[in-house]
Amino acid sequence: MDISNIERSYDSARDKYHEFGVNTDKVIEILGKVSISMNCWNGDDVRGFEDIDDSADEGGIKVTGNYPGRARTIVELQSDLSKAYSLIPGDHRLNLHAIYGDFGGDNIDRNNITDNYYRGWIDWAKNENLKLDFNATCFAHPKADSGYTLSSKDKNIRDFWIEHVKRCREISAFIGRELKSPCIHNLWIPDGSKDITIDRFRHRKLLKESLDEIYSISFASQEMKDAVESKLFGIGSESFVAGSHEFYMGIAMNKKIMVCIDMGHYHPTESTADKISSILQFSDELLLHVSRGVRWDSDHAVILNDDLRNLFEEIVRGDLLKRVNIALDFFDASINRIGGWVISMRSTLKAVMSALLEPGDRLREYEDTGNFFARLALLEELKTMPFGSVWDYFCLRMDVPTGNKWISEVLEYENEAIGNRS
Ligand code: RNT
Ligand code: ZN
Repeated sequence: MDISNIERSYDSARDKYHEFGVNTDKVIEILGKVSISMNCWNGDDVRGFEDIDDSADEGGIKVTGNYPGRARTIVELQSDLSKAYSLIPGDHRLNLHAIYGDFGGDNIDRNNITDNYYRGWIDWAKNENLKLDFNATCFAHPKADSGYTLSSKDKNIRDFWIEHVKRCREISAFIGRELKSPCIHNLWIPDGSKDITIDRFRHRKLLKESLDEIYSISFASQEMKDAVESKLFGIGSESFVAGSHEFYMGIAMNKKIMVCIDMGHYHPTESTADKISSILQFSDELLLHVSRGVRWDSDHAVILNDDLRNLFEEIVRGDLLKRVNIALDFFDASINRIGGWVISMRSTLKAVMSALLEPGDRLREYEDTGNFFARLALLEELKTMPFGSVWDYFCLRMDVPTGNKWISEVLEYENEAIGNRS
């Protein structure tokens, strides 16, 4: 579609939305400022650049697929990331895990990392006009092989991981200062057990004590912000997970930090969307891990499905966009990884846009006056509105490929740049 066609379609879409009292120009302006933290770990199947034994247990998460082209070095990962960002409208963030440091082939254990190993990423981010977020990596390491880290009954193990997380928080603050944007440090640990666990109270007590020590140090919120991520179960931790939702809700309230809601971490019929308006009664902000579980926490690339739409409808309906930090979390090694990133980022932005295009005032008026028929009817009418025309115009304005043009760009890059990776 050429530019004049996109503009013409947009003009007619603008009129249609206007009839419902929605200002599409305003929607585009708001959407252009939405920043999403993209998960670096989809680029290399959560391997990172440490020089350690690869045989360590993955810690309850599982990358599936063997599609060729995974990034093997920092340079390859950065090149793949740049390509992905060039196809995504807006200014975004990159979410790093501690294992992605530039260790130069040295064997630096996790209790010894410092900001030095991340300066290369900071320089690169400055060049690319990106902000960074950070995560402690408490899995895929010999000291996590028992299945327990911060809640281990072994004090040596706990102390090792406490030191790692403390350093990760310091590094986050350093990143935040350097890039002049608060770096979100998210903590997820794999702790749990495959089978019936008797000492659940003790493990959680130990976890609480470890976190008391970790969060006794505070940082300015302009430098870094903390989040804690719960989970229902993992592979190999089906019967017990120490860091449950209730546990971390308590921690978040207690330490005045954020909870992280990962869309794959709840019962399959539980709505993550419905959690937003509860949690934000008690917390200033929260972190999202936008993901797509298929039958389990499978971390498929994100698509514009009802779950995603409902999530952002809840956020926009409550006027909560500014209080929600959006990050992606998936790792799919069965498809082109750059394509996976771009599908997921574009779909997440589409979900935000679709929510912003809702005539909130009119729907609320129907609800307030008990006109539930009209509320339902209007919600149904919205489903066939010319949403795609607004999206194309947004992409055009943001100077990224419109429609499906980006698909061939990914395929070309695959042929030229990553075809010879083994
Ligand atoms: C695991 C959590 C966690 C990880 C990333 C790699 O179940 O979702 O967020 O996926 O930190
Ligand atoms: Zn997650």
